[in-house]
Amino acid sequence: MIRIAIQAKGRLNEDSMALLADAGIDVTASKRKLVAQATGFPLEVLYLRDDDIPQAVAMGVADVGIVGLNEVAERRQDVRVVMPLGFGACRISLAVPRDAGYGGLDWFNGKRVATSYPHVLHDFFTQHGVKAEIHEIAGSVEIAPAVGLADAIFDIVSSGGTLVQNGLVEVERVFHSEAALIAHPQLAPEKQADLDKLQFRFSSIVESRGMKYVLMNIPKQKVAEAVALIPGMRSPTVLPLADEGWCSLHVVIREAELWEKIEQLKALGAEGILVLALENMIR
Ligand code: PRT
Ligand code: ZN
Repeated sequence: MIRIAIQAKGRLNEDSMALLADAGIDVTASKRKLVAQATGFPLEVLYLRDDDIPQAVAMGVADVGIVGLNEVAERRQDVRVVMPLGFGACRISLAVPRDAGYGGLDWFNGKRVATSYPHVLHDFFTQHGVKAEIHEIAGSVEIAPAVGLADAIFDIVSSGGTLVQNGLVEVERVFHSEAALIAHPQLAPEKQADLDKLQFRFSSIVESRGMKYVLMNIPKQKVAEAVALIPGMRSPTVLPLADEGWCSLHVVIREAELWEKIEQLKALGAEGILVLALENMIR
């Protein structure tokens, strides 16, 4: 039995629960309860604020957790990052008022910067020899310059819309983050065995997301060229068709390059192309 800490509510809750569900782990209990029992895996879910997850895992209150790498970096807790999970992508960036006349990191010398990530910012400034004043504030960091609390901010950005709304421009992208599975540094062997199983399920889910299963008919003499277009898979499946000059080719293609690859395959003579959702990819 292992206990996983998950954000109780907020941006990571839904994707974290969806990942558990895709891994065949059903957590039905109400979110109002602090702890819920799962079925389909020896697992207990502990719902916490994301800020508290690194510490809960470091202390062993939870064995593992799902939290943003931004929180892991800021909280300075002794945890292992087991694997990135491919959702909750964002960055922590420095942003200044639009009319600040920013010309480079020197600009920050002697300035006041508001942030909820003082440790990450301190490290960045130290690394680059910048001497600025860091003001830690808990929330609504983006309004600090407008109300005269700070000259600039260091905050989470994803679309950048919040910065624009507040008359700010992103000038330095300092830390790239996404949600990750973290673990206590030393788990008992039976808990580690459960974590290994969990990691195996998560890995195949994360890997298969954004992939499509593509079937097509293609002239036999074009198979080698088609296969060369689609590296990555060790060996695509090639099945004979009743018509001797043709065969059926099955491949897995990354969604981002799906249309480009399909155009190239069509140019080789591929026909009857079927694109199917890929549920899972077990290596
Ligand atoms: O209550 P609790 O403490 O658990 O939640 P929280 O309010 O501290 O965190 P929450 O739910 O807002 O975010 C949880 C995690 O999601 C963060 O720690 C990041 O790892 C990740 N994440 C991804 C984000 C964003 N994207 C994001 N856009 N966290 C915050 N934001 C904020 C950003 O600061 C900005 O103010 O959303 C606003 C909109 O961003 P733009 O750039 O899209 O306008
Ligand atoms: Zn939080």
